[in-house]
Amino acid sequence: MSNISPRQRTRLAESPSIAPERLAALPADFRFGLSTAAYQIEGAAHEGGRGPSIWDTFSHTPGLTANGDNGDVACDHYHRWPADLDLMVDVGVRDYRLSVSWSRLQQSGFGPLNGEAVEFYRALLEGARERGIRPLVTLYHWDLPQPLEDAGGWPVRATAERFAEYAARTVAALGDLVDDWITLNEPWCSAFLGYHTGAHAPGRRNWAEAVAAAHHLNLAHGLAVAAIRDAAPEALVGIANIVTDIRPRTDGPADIAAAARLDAASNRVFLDPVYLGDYSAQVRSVLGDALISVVRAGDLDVIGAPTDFAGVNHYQRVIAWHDDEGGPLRLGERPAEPATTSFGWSVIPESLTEVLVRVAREFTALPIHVTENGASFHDYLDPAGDVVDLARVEYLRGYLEAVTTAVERGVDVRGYYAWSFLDNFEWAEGYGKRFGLVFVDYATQRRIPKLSAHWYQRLIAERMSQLQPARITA
Ligand code: IFM
Repeated sequence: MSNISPRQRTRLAESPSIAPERLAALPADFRFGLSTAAYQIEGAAHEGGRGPSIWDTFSHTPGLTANGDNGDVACDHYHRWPADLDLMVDVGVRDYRLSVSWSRLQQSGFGPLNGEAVEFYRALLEGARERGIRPLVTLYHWDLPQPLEDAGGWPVRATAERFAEYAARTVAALGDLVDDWITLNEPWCSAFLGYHTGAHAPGRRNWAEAVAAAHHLNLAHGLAVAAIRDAAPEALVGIANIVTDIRPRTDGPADIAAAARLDAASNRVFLDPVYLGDYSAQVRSVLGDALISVVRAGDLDVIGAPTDFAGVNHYQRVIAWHDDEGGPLRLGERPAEPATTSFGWSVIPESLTEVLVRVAREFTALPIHVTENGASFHDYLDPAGDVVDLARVEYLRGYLEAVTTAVERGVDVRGYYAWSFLDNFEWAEGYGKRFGLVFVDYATQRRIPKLSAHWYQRLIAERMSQLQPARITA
């Protein structure tokens, strides 16, 4: 970036990049991207015909988010997107994973799309393409229209059908500008944080409802794949699942079984039906009647319809142990050490390698994109006006090296989208948790590229120069 300060330049020179031979192991078409989601950055909650989503309701309910924060303004990206895209180009990024807001496109969750929202997203996507940025668009990143929650939400089968209609209409309206679609982001969070722990919108606490939600989210994905294929036969389609590296606390059989139960209820319940065409015996036994009672004949064929790539979001290694008092899964869990992000999440790059190797070996031979990976740290604007996020630079280096290790071990990884482009509304944690490579001063909406943005820019430039054919000299 043109505006790097001399001090940042020195810190950058001291921050190692990825060794050229490791970088060279990545496929030629590997994408170095950045990721965001609509509710976390757009703001303009009451503009452009947008309707309320479950996150508006949740974040406006006292006591449910840190400091009572909400996404009403967020990064004001709705108004600032041209400058934000210019900044992305400045960072050297040409691959951008974003989401479109269901409650902006369809206020009540059904019927014709809101014309103003279509206009907004068409301008944004055209703006991206004009700048040479390839968009990867997620249809659902948690902003369920509130009227659909009022009608029962994800525990109700009809919500999956509404989602497929929304997907069909949206892809028909925007499909000429998008080559790659993601149906759902992290359905585990929507189902289990939304309907079991209540930490996320809509904040319900009912195990059976969470399990029903999980199945209906899987079904929504499958129905949407078919809808996208109809509306845009050339498009590539996938789903972004969070895949957690789960380890037992001890080698004892009780802890090993507890880790397997957690794996079933967080990873396998979503990976099994999409990639293997059925819920495994382990998932069926852990989720029991709550699952079996909502699965209808034909659902698994719908959910298992072929996709074109696998999205893997990865954040954590988690330690699990047996605990009879530990809720429906009878277990306890905690982040593995070292748990050094400001969330207290683990920083263990090898976990990403393990997860990628596992997905490739146990679930699918499809190309994989790491559709999210990143960390929140206590970033601040220092007196010199810089954000020196050395911990994030180390994090990115470690996790990107972990991707190259997976590639060296034979996994077909085609992209890495760092979470996140900008600091943003981190759901129940509000604005206190900063994941961006670009710092946002929320009082002024000024964007300040952190050291990590400069580091990522240099890495991408190094990669580009590797790809240039050697100059022939006379
Ligand atoms: O901010 C979230 C994102 O919306 C979904 N994946 C995890 C991120 C960090 O918590």
